Parts: sequence; structure tokens; C-alpha cells
Amino acid sequence: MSKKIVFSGIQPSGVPALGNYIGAMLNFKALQDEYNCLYCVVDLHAITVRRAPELFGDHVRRLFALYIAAGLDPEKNTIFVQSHVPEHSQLAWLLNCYTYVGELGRMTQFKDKSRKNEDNINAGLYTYPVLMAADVLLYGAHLVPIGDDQKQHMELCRDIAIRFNKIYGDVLVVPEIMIPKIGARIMKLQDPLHKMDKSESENLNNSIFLLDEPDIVMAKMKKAVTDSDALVKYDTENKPGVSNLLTIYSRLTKISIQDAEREFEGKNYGFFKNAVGEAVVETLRPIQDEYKRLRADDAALDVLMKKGAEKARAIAAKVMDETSKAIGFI
Ligand code: AQP
Repeated sequence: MSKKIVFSGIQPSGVPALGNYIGAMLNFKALQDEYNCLYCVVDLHAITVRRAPELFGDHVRRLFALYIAAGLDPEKNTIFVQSHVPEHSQLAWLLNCYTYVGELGRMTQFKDKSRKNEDNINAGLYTYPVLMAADVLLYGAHLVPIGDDQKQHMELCRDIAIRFNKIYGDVLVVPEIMIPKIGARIMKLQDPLHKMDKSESENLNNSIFLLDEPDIVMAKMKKAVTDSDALVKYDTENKPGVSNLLTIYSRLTKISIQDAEREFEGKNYGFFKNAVGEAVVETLRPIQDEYKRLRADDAALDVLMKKGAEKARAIAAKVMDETSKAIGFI
């Protein structure tokens, strides 16, 4: 029997942060043997915010290289760039016609991003979830690993697929959503009530980026907000800062939260933060080494990118064709 299909993507909107790694990339890695996985650099999504053209290409290559450096095998998986497969935009247009304005208006990310980009509330920001639905449905993906913040978009993707199939028969695969039990929402280090972002610009101490040097990681960790209890205990309501650090530690060291609590019993926050910082540094070290090796030869990276796009297009063209035929295009 052929393997089931997995699809997911990350925007090249900055250096991926620890939240992207724990919430998404760790699951990408875990799925690569059992499934036929497609992992995408979603550059079309990234232009809902203005990007400097002279930097954008480098950001795309950086994320592509980081996928591989973080442990995704480019032979086993299909790793590619969204804009290299034009069917993403093509299917997104079709699906726009099966999505209601009311549904898009309810998306919390649209509301948040509109508040953050008051001078550029473009239509792409509004129809972003339709493009995301197209990304997933274009490959007949059975499973989509994501962090908690993308749940609402994926639920809409399922609704669109179900709606389309009700009209035309079983054309699109309705995907399942996969969210990690621990680490689905890594929080800002200095504001643990809000999600850590890779596009953090206000306070760089809030996010740890995958290319941060060890001394930067340790300094950011030192400044992470905790509380005045001096008790390392998982309690998201009353101790959001400490719980966030425990989550990071548990996911990176594969020690359960309970065992981690026991490990830090009687220890002060300085000791605890130092240990979490070291776990992050040791996780990032091999990723950064491999990243440097890959970026020393961008031409070789571009060959891998081209191969990935060819593999992706072979599947995308087929689904696009079936979807178009179902609607009645000749
Ligand atoms: N803090 C997080 N914790 C767990 N998972 C997260 N993801 C993002 N942040 C966290 C997951 O990472 C995948 C890629 O999402 P993205 O490219 O939208 O990442 P982002 O960091 O949210 O991007 P930006 O550009 O920084 O976004 P905004 O503009 O919202 O600030 C997804 O699976 C996501 O769930």
C-alpha cells in the first residue's frame, strides 16, 4: 500500500524561531519515515507583508537550507518552494469561489494581522487561509502537522474540501490536523501570554531564532520572565513563564514535564534557566553547523530546490486536473 501524504509549510518571513521548531519542525522530522512528506517554503504567503526584494531570495534559501539542516532528508521528503509550483495560486483562485466572506472575516489571524499592519490590510491577508487550503488540498494530504495557531485555518480548509466534495463527489482529500500535545504554542520569553514569532521585531529577547549564537541564546534565556515563587512547576495559568520554559526543556531533551519538575526541585530559577538555555544551545549546534555547510554552496542548494519543485509539480498537476474537470472546465 502506498504511504499516506503529509503536507506542511513555513513562511520565509524571518529566521525560524524555536516556536516553529518545536511546534512544527519536530513533527515534520518524526513523520518522514512513515509518510510521503511534502514540506514547503511558503513564499507566496510571506508577501502579505512587504518584503525587500534584494533580501527575499536569501530568506527563501535560508529556510530551505534550515529544513534540511534541522534533519529533513531531501531524498526522502519533497522539500520545495511554493512559488515554483504555480498550481498553488491556480487552485487558490478556484477555492476562493467555494469560501464565504463571513468565514474569512472570522479568522483570528486576519484580525490580529490587520491590527499590526493598519497601513497595508491587503486582500491577500484576507484570503490567506484559502491559499493555505490550496497548499494542502493540491497534494491530497492526509495529515497536516502544525502549531496551535494554525488550527482555525486548517478547520476552514477541511470545511472547504467537504463543501467542494458535496457538490462534485469525492474529489479532494479531507485532511486530518496534527498538533503536538506538548509545545503546540511556545510563548514569548518576556511576554509568556503571547505566542513566540519569527517576525518578532519589537523585542528580540522574546524569540530565540534557530541561527542565534550560543551566547545570545544564554543571554535571552537569562532575561526570560518567570515569577516570584522560586518553584519550578508546570501551571500555565499561574506560572506561564516557568511553564513555557519547562515545555521547551521537555520537548528538546525528551524528558517528561513531571521528570523535569523533579529534576529542578529545590533549584533556583537561575540554575533552571541556565539548564534550559544549554538544552537549546545543544539542539541548535548541529543544525547551525549543517546550515553553514549547506549555505557554502548555494548552487547545490538550488539544484535540490529545482528537484523538489519537479517532484511536487508531478502530484500538483494531477490534482489540479481532477479538480478542474470536476468543475467542468474544458
Ligand atoms: N510559537 C509557536 N509555537 C508553536 N508552533 C508555532 N508555529 C509558529 N509559531 C509557533 C508553527 O510554525 C509553523 C509555521 O508558521 P509561520 O510560518 O506562520 O510562523 P510564524 O512564526 O507564526 O510566522 P510569522 O511570520 O512570525 O507570523 P506572524 O506574522 O503571525 O507573526 C506553523 O505550523 C505554526 O503553527
